[in-house]
Amino acid sequence: MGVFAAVDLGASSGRVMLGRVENGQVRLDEVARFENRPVRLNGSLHWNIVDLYQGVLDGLRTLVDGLEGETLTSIGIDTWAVDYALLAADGSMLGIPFHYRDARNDGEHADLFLRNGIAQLPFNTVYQLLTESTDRLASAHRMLMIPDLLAYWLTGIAAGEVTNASTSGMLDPTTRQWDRELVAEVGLKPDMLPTLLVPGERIGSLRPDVAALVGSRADVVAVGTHDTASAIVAVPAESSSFAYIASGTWSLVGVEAPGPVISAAARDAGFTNEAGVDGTVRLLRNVMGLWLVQESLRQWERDGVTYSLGDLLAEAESLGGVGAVVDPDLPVFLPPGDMPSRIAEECRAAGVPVPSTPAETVRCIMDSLAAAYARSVRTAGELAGIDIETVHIVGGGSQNELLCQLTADATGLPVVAGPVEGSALGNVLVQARAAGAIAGGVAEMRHVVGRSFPLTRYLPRGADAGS
Ligand code: ADP
Ligand code: LRH
Repeated sequence: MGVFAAVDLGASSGRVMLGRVENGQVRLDEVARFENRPVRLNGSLHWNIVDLYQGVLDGLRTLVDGLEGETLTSIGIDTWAVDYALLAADGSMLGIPFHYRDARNDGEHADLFLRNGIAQLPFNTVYQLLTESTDRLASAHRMLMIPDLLAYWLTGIAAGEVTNASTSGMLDPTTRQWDRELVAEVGLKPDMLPTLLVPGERIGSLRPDVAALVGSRADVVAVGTHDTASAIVAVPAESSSFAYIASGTWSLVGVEAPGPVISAAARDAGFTNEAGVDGTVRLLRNVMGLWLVQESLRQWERDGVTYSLGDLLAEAESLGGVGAVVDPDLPVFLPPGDMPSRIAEECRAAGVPVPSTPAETVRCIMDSLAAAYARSVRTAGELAGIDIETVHIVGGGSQNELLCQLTADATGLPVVAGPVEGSALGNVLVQARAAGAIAGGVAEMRHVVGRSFPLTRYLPRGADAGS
C-alpha cells in the first residue's frame, strides 16, 4: 500500500488530499480546503501565492498528523496552468505572480499555433512574458510555473514539468522541449528555464526546515502538474472512443489524440494540443465554464443577496429552457466583474430573450455551456478522427445534474459524471505508479478509478426534452 499527498490548487479553491492505493483501488480523503482569493494590487490582479503556500503547508501538517505512525510516501502538486513567477539569483521571488485574468494580457497577440500547437489564448505564458518590462526580465535569473514554484519552496529544487510547461506556448510540440528560438524571441535567457521532468520523476525531498514544519521527510514527485493533465488521467474511460469535459472554473472539452493536430482547421476551431501524462496529447478547447456562475454569484453578493448554487440550479431546472443562449467564450466574459449584466447585454445584442432573474441567468449559462460543449465534442472527434461514444465529465461541475443532463441532450451521447476530484486523483495515481503501487499506463490508472468510485450516467433525452 502507498500513502500519498495530493496538493491540488484550482482557480476557485486549493485542497490537500490524502490518497491511498491498495488492491487496485484508490481512496481519496480531503484533509484541507482553502479558498483561492486573488488580490488586486497596484491596479493589477495577482494570485495570493504566499497565502496559498501557507494553506499547503498547514494542509500537509494536518495530513501527516492524521497518519498515526504510517509513513507518507510522497507529495505531488498540480495547479492551474499558464502563470509563473520570476526568481532572482538568490532564489527570492521578484514580485507577486500575475493572475491570468489580469488586463495586462488584453490586446493583439501573434498567432503561434502552427509553431507550438497551442491555442491563441490571450493569457498564454508566452504572451504574458511579452508584457514584462525589460528591466524585470533582466533582473530575473529563473522562471518557474506555479506548481514548480511551490515545489521549489518545499524542496529547494528548481525543476520544470512537461505538462504545465506545454501551456506556456514555448515548447516544441514534437520534442516537448523548450523551443529555444521562441524563448529568445520573448526575451528570456535560455538558462532561465528549468530542465523539464516528466510525470512520475522525483523532484527532491523536503527541505529540512519544511520537513520540520510538516512532520515528514517525504519526496516531492512530479505529477501531471497541470491540473487538467492530472484530471484527464482520472477519467474512468473504458475505451479510447471518449470525449471528456474537465469541469471546474473552466471547462476543458476535448479528446485524447494519438499525436498533436496542428492544422488550420484545429487552429480556426480554437483547439489546443496540451502535453499529457505518458506522452499523450490533449486536443481540447477552453470553454469559459462555471466561472460564469461563480462570478454571477459574487455579483449578486455584492448586490446584497447570497444565493445557494443548489437552490438556483433547482429553480433553473424547473424553468425549462428560456431560449436565452450566448456564446460563453466571448472575451467580454473573461475578466472578473458584473457577469449577469454582461450576459443580459449579450442576449440583447443577439436578439434572444434576456434573463431577468438569477435563476433565468443560471439557466441561460447552463444552456449556453451545454451548447458549447456539444460543438466542441463534435469538432474534437472530427479533428482527431475519433468516433465518440461517451462523454465523461470530471471535476466539481460533474455534480451539476442539470448541466450533465443538458450535455447529454445537446451532444446526443451518454454522459458519465465523476469523479469530482479528478485532478487530485490523477495526481495520486501518478505518484502511486512511481512508487510501484500501480503497474501500467494511463488506461490502467483509468481502470483503477472506474473500480473505485460510483459514477452517474445520463442518457440523452428526445429533441424536445429539457425545454
Ligand atoms: P477549480 O478546480 O477550477 O477550482 P472545481 O473543480 O473545484 O474548480 O469546481 C468548482 C465548481 O464546481 C463550482 O464553481 C461549482 O459550479 C461546481 N460545484 C461544486 N459543488 C457542486 C455541487 N454540489 N453541485 C453542483 N455544482 C457544484
Ligand atoms: C484549469 C486550467 C486550464 C487552463 C486554465 C488557465 O484550471 O488549468 O487547463 O487553460 O486553468
